Amino acid sequence: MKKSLLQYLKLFLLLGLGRVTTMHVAKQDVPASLVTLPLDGHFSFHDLSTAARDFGNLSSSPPVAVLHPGSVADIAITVRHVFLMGHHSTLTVAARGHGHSLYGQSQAAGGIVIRMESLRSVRMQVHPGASPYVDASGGELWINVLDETLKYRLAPKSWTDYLHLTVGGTLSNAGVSGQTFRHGPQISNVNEMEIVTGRGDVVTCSPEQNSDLFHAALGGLGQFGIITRARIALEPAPQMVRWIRVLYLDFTSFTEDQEMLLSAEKTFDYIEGFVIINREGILNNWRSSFNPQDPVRASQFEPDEEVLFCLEMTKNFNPEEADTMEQEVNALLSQLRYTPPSLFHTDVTYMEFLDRVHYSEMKLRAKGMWEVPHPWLNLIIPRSTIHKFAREVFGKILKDNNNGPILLYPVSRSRWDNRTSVVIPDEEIFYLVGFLSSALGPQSVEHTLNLNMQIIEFSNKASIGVKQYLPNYTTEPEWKAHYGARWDTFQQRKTTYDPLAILAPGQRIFQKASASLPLSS
Ligand code: ZME
Repeated sequence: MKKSLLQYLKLFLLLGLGRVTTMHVAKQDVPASLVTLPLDGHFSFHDLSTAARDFGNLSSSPPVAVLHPGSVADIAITVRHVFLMGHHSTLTVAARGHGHSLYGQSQAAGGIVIRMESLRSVRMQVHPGASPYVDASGGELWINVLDETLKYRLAPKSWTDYLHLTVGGTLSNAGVSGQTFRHGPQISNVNEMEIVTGRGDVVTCSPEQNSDLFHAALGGLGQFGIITRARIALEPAPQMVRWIRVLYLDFTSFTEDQEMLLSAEKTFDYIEGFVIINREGILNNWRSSFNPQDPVRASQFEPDEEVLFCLEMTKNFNPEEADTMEQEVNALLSQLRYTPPSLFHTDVTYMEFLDRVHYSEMKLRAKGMWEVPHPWLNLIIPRSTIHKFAREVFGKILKDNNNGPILLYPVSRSRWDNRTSVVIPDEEIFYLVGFLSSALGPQSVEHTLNLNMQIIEFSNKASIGVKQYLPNYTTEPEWKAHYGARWDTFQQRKTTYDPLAILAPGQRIFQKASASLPLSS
């Protein structure tokens, strides 16, 4: 499609020029009006550079102010203030968690960025019992949630691969990992939230109370409110996990086994998978240094194939149940069709497993390879077209892993809630496919964006029925196409909860109207 080509060209031009786009705002007046607000925390009008950056490292738009909230009321007062200025102000507000957005989604050009990690007034509180849960601040990191809940031998049920992300940030998207096939994404494991809407109202919501806002905000890309607190469902935490990897030479047996495990009665606790393209290049490049669990090396397995598929799974256990665990694991493994010499496993603590990407982070940081551009592409692909997709993308478009993992694993639609804002394909099983490239060389950003564009264009032409996860679009027709039949609901919810389009401008879905500009009718 022409649209996506244009989108990437625009991004490329923006990067090539090395320019920063800033909205035209009467800058002098903004701090004056903000400093009068009675806050527990404070505004900063300097040190704006962090708020202008994100993990993607591809977009940079400085705000005019950063709010370091001392309370939920600070956030409400600030949003209400902007709301009451109405169309006389172009100010927008973006909640920033740990800044792991990719294309400027948590930035606010010329607006206010709220540093959500400052929101320490919402104390984390674990509630053990028959249906245990934890109340956590929207600005809390998942790693801290895990630390706290483990004190009670409890833990959240559904995770992301990387835990140094905030609760509010992942709930605004979906939050997916190898537990999603069983428990659904993180947004399927929330009992209640407190949200500051685009009108500056503080609203408690749940499936029973203010349920429309509750569902709107889950996967809502920050468009309807700022999540200041979330009540997250917990389960008993295992002490240990057996972490297993096996390799396949053929995509069909790989995905058939993944899907068999998905629906098996007594199955694994975590199922993911990844694609390894051109392993010579990989062994000499990122994987040798980056992953201590390199499945190819660990197995001393030397296939000729250019493309390999690694199935990764875990089984939770406590030390006294090791024998039972081993029997269950062996029963499951005996049903799989991987290449036998490729089996590799290790036993680690639950914390070591869940925080695994952080170990990679520390190694990459030491080499200056963490704070590099990340032109990531995450797609959701229906089961019915995944083979067609794989044949073209892994067989033709991509010649190697392009400096990062390519994740690929199926999940069940039945674990997702249709009422939330997240967009998924209309099929019972769909695949999460993540191209998580790091751009290392000078031409690497351009090269990767070009590959991403080829993947998207092929998918559109071949009617793969793909949806983007962490969607990155710049025009209204693209967003309309993304939401499809659900666009009207999405728009209606926007009118209800953020009528002036103050919130999360970096998603580029809605544009705040200004009185100084002629309003289009
Ligand atoms: C930049 C980088 C990503 C380093 C490690 N990763 C990851 N590795 C494995 N699974 C991941 C992941 N990031 C998200 N999921």
